Amino acid sequence: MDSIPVDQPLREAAALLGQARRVVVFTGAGMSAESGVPTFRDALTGLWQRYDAQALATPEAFRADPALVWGWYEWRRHAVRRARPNPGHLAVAAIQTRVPGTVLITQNVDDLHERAGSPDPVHLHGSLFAPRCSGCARPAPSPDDAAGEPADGRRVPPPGCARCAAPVRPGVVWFGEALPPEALETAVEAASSCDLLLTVGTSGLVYPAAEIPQVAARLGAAVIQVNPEQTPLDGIAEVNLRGAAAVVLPALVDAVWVGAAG
Ligand code: BJW
Ligand code: ZN
Repeated sequence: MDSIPVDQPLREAAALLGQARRVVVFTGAGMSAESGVPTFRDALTGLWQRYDAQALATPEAFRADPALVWGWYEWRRHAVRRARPNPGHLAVAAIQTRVPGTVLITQNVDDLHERAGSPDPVHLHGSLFAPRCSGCARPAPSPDDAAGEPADGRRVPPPGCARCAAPVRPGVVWFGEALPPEALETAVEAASSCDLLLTVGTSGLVYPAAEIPQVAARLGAAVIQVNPEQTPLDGIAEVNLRGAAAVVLPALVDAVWVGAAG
């Protein structure tokens, strides 16, 4: 009995995905939750429950205390390196194989989509693995992992840029900073021309990224949302699949391609 409310939306979503020719997958932190990477805003486990976003995820915070911010991101980079892609990441890669040309847009700064086999995700908010100079923007190598993992909250002075000696910063997009223009342009273009957008594990609160599913819906694409909780995107979603990405996405792929064949 319990599975009935899930089954019908899953069938509807499978029908939409099975017919779609131009697909966009748009992911947020919930995508990686079951890999053990914390989300930002979840009530008990989100990073912002334990850390002050203004003290860590802004350019002002980095200027005020580079070692605090660098140490926090090094701690997260190590945690992501230990994490493994979950069945949801693998299901996204499977969709990309089944529907060639599928564009994957992620707000995540981890590399779990790449490690699950997704070629070339569009990283709207940058990456934990692409540090650069805070002065001249020259790309810098990630620190040698042999140096060891900083403890949660430990200050680690950032390395200096090889060209201008300014502190190296994490290659992520902080509040108040512009998104990488090429990534944003690719994302808007893909959302504008898709016939189906699958949004997974995002609260839909952070702009301009949150506009991506809205653009797709406005231009007539069907939107499917995968999220255990309600979000501001519920209203534009033709189907809301309430559940964890690592469970729902493999079930969706099975319903379209395995179930259909069997
Ligand atoms: C599961 C699950 C499971 C759990 N399975 N699901 C318009 C209106 C209002 C404000 C603004 C606006 N436009 C711009 C702003 C300001 C600001 C903003 O949006 N603020 C809002 C918070 C109010 N935006 C910016 O500052 C952006 N820049 C900008 O606009 O620049 C303008 C400019 C132009 C030109 C020149 C200069 C400036 C930049 C935003 C950068 C965001 N950065 C972060 C940090 C990245 C680095 C880091 O990792 O530390 O990006 S913030 C954080 O939020 C991170 C995420 O990518 C982003 C989105 O979060 P996400 O992924 O949605 O995670 P959560 O935690 O919010 O949600 C998780 C969801 O998963 C939940 O719904 C759960 O239910 C679900 N879930 N388990 C499936 N197993
Ligand atoms: Zn430099």
